[in-house]
Amino acid sequence: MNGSPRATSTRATDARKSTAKLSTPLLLDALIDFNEEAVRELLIGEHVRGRKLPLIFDEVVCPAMRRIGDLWYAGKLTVAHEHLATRTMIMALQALRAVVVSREPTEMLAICCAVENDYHELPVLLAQMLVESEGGRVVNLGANTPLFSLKETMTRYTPQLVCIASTILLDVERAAREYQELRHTAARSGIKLVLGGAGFAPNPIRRRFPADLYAKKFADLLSFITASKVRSVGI
Ligand code: B12
Repeated sequence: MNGSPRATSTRATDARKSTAKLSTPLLLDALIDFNEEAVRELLIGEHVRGRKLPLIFDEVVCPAMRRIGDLWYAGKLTVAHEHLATRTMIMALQALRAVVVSREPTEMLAICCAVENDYHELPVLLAQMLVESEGGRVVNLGANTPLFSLKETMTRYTPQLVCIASTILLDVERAAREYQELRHTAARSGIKLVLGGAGFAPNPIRRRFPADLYAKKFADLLSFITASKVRSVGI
């Protein structure tokens, strides 16, 4: 942890002053304090009380992370603080992942990643956890994955589903070129392509990156898995 405990606690108090409107203030407080145990308990608590995984992601995890981003943007959290809060969330999510019992195992295989030059890894982990909770297996290539490299991995594993996250889309020209080739591979093998994140949100970008689903939230991904044939039951 960076800085003295006193400095950390002052920063946390400052940041907390502007958290009054957040629906999950306890979670935000725990993240700002890097209190992994408390974050873990809050997330697992939601799960144990029966809240569906995509709702935990869309209504608890993501709003808290957006608030962390806003506080950083407003200069109320340092970059280091934001990094530590994100690490805390990732560790707690891994603990949640360990207790989530997946439904009946299926033949569904998915590849999940974020686009090249995008270092936001949380959406990839969330997509992975969702697919796993639906009985699928996941090859998680992580953040910053070149699309040509994803295409090679698709050829190697022939999954039913590929989830690509983009919080930030930097080299659009190159990404669009590589995506076009990747899409041919997907079409040839019947692989469904799901895109999600702010990077893919603008309509002109969507026209350049045709997909089977543009997920606005993780609940959309669950609906897609449920409605489409990517999940065939029983191994
Ligand atoms: C953590 C974080 C980081 C960390 C990531 C660490 C890590 N290990 O992952 C680090 C420090 C690396 C980082 C870096 C940067 N970041 Co940053 N970061 C964030 C933060 C706080 C949280 C991101 C996150 O994980 N959110 C959780 C996701 C899942 O939620 P969501 O994005 O709202 O997604 C929703 C939907 O889009 C959908 N969804 C999203 N992806 C996907 C994928 C699939 C498959 C599906 C189904 C759905 C889905 O689900 C969610 C709804 O429930 C955000 C704040 C925010 N507003 O999100 C800023 C934020 C994204 N970052 C931002 C910026 C500016 C940067 C930097 C450029 C800062 C800098 N100057 O260096 C760099 C860019 C680095 C890079 N090239 O990637 C800005 C982006 C603004 C913009 N659009 O341009 C934000 C919004 C902060 C802000 N308020 O300004 N960041």
